[in-house]
Amino acid sequence: LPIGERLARRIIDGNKKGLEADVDEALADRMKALDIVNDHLLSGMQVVGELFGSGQMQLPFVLQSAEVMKTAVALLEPHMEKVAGEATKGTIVLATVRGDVHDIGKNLVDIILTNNGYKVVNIGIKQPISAMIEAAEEHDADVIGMSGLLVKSTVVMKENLQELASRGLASRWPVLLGGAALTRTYVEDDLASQFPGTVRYARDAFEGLRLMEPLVA
Ligand code: B1M
Repeated sequence: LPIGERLARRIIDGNKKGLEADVDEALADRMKALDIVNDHLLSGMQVVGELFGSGQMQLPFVLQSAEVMKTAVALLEPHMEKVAGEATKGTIVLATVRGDVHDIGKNLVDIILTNNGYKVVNIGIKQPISAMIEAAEEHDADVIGMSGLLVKSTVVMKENLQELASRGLASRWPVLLGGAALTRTYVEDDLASQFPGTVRYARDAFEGLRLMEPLVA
């Protein structure tokens, strides 16, 4: 198989043996680290999601695939392009919402934003809104970013926005939302119309990066 397909296959099979050599080969072929993630690793993860969703793959195997994904991203991370300069462009508190353990997407957002000059305070998974507020206060954040992949996480995000509003904090931090269960319409029409502050939807980490500039300004 060509190297890109081989890497996708490793994600699907949850096969870490020889992963580092394949990553090195892809880099030696002049593939860009971010393109390897977006074009190959994520397409493997897409297949895993489909197989799992249709009952053809069991959870422990999904977990193995996630492990391979995380290892591959960690191997590629040092090869990703970084903007130079010391000053940070702004600070975001990033969390996966209460009840949700999915963190691969959130951690990709962390890497992309960090490499592009933002300070990211990544407080982890299953985080209640109170923890996000605490971290945002402590680090004087400009933005709160929430990730969640489960359908129920979209409801949790709505509750989190309600909590921010009821504490009078809606205008203090703009909120960036991302994760596979969300839709642009849900965030930008439904949620945004009920939230007195700014709430934006990022389809992927790059849209998250593009949105940071206006949100921080
Ligand atoms: Co889970 N899982 N999972 N899972 N899992 C999904 C989400 C699911 C769609 C699979 C399916 O059924 N087809 C399904 C959700 C169904 C639903 O809610 N309707 C599901 C389920 C059901 C579950 C469990 C409930 C299974 C169970 O226990 N019976 C359980 C949930 C536990 C919990 O959270 N309480 C569970 C567990 C797991 C594992 C632990 C095995 C593992 C996660 C490991 C980990 O993250 N450490 C896992 C995985 C790997 C998946 C799939 C297969 C892949 C997710 C992933 O990492 N994708 C997933 C299927 C799918 O999504 N197609 C699935 C790659 C990642 C880069 O994409 O996170 O979407 P994503 O991030 C994207 C964008 O969304 C965006 O940027 C990234 C790309 O650039 N983005 C942001 C994300 N967050 C952002 C934040 C931003 C901006 C952009 O700003 C703040």
